Amino acid sequence: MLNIVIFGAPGSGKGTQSEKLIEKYGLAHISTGDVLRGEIKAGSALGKLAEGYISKGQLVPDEVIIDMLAEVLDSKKDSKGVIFDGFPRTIPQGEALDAMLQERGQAVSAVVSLEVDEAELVDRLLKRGQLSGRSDDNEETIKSRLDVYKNQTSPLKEHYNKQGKLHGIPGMGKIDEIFARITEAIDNVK
Ligand code: B4P
Repeated sequence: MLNIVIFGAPGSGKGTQSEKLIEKYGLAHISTGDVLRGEIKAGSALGKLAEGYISKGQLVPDEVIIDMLAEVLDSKKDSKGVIFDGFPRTIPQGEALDAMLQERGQAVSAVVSLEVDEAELVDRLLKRGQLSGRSDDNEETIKSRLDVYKNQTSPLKEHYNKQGKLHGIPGMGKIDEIFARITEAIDNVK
């Protein structure tokens, strides 16, 4: 099983590169952001809870995300592996993922960390906000999401670095060039 975590700040290209990775490696895709947006659209209890956090640029509480993830993971058990996009986002989520995979006789194979300058992140997200109308792609919420990334999410790099699984990838430039860098790193661990 090839289990790839695609990691990076909001706007770093996680969703964009995940789509290309799915096509190349035939992996299942789990995007916690997409699952949450689906719940919001469906008007479920989980969606209503998540909306309050997402619109402020905050993380949805760990216990909610971890329960949700366990359910989604079991629905992908017949796949060749999974791309985890936007999960984990905190140390407790990282520890929960390690444990969930271990229970299933698996592990994270590699963590791809997309490195992008902050000015470029803000620019990309503002542009996307104009096109998609996503409620969290506005100036104030973007600032809060970047702070959350620095304080709560980026410590996960050290968590995976200690496990020898972290691959830092320059995430600026053309989408295809970035994709080539990612596949080179993944092909070395396969
Ligand atoms: P996500 O859906 O994960 O959103 P994101 O961090 O903004 O990244 P995304 O993958 O969508 O964007 P990408 O960088 O590909 O999360 C949304 C919210 O949900 C979170 O803030 C949080 O509240 C909640 N949430 C999700 N998961 C959670 C978890 N595990 N725990 C708690 N809460 C959670 O792309 C951005 C833009 O850049 C796109 O428009 C794209 O076209 C463009 N782009 C990409 N690559 C480019 C390039 N090379 N050059 C120029 N533009 C590029």
